Amino acid sequence: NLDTFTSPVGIAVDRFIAKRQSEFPHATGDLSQLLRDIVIASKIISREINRAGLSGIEGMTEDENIQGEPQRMLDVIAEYRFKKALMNGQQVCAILSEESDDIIETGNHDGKYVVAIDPLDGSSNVDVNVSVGTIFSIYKRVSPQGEPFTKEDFLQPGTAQVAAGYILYGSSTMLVYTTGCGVNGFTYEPSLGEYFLSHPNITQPEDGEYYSVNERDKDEFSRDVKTYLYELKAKKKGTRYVGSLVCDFHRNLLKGGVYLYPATEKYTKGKLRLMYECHALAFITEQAKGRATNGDIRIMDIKPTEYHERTPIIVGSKGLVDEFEDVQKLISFKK
Ligand code: AHM
Ligand code: MG
Repeated sequence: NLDTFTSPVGIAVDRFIAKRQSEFPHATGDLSQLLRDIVIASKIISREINRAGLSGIEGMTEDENIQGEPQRMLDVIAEYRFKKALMNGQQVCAILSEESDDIIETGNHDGKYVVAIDPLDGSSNVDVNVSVGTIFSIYKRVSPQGEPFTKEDFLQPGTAQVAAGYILYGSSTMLVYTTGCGVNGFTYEPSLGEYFLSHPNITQPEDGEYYSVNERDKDEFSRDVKTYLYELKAKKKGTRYVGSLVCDFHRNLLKGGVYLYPATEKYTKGKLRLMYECHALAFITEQAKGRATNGDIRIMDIKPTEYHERTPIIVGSKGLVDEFEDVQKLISFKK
């Protein structure tokens, strides 16, 4: 078997995207091109992250982002790379980024799509060599092509996403994305400069052995969340928390598990952002047979009212999210 001596690799991501497009006779190829642009930017960022400790870009800038959080040089570089890639392509009319207060206009009024992106999530982990990620959601604009974007192009519920994905800059760099027909994962082969299909048709296990939450805040969680965590511990579920969302999500997606970022005193609506973190991960988890809720409603059904809004989130294996709701019902019944 020659595969023993050469690297056995699956279909390259470009070919995979093209193949998927050919299955939709009316597809124009715009979404495929947009996905390719994201792929290219991610390769550059993967390279920058790999040598961050040598080039000194893991450090801080003197600026803060819209959330009042310090910005790292890599945050700024990652945003710049995606911005450039999406501006050079002609498919996107505007971009919402975690790192920019205002919408970034690409100048491509003919672009059919808008993109919401967290260019480098968990970037505080870079200087200790822990994995980080990029998260993106793609929406079709609702305003007419040929004109400038409108706020309504962005303020759409998660169910309106046409594609979403993440890149995990981990021990390997991986791209995981969905266009609403299941979830596929691709691993980057740096010597070939290409992503190859390594995780076809990802299905999230219905149960899992781990939960991911920052227990620093445990005394501030609601009674529902406290009781749920108590029950998970009683069932001998273990904790796994990197503090880098894409990593925690990815592990739970492949192995089964649940991730929680509930409301706390500091973050009364949860810490994570609806439009460029939660919607994307909710779309992916649902496509893989998992679930995502804010404790009241399905994350996918939330229609944002502002660009940078936050939401509590409980996301992961269906059985584990169901159990959270069982706890909620029990508590409201006892009241
Ligand atoms: P960021 O978007 O500023 O990088 O913050 C998001 C990160 C997530 O990656 C992670 O899950 C979470 O914040 C960790 O927060 P905490 O340190 O409060 O547990
Ligand atoms: Mg983030």
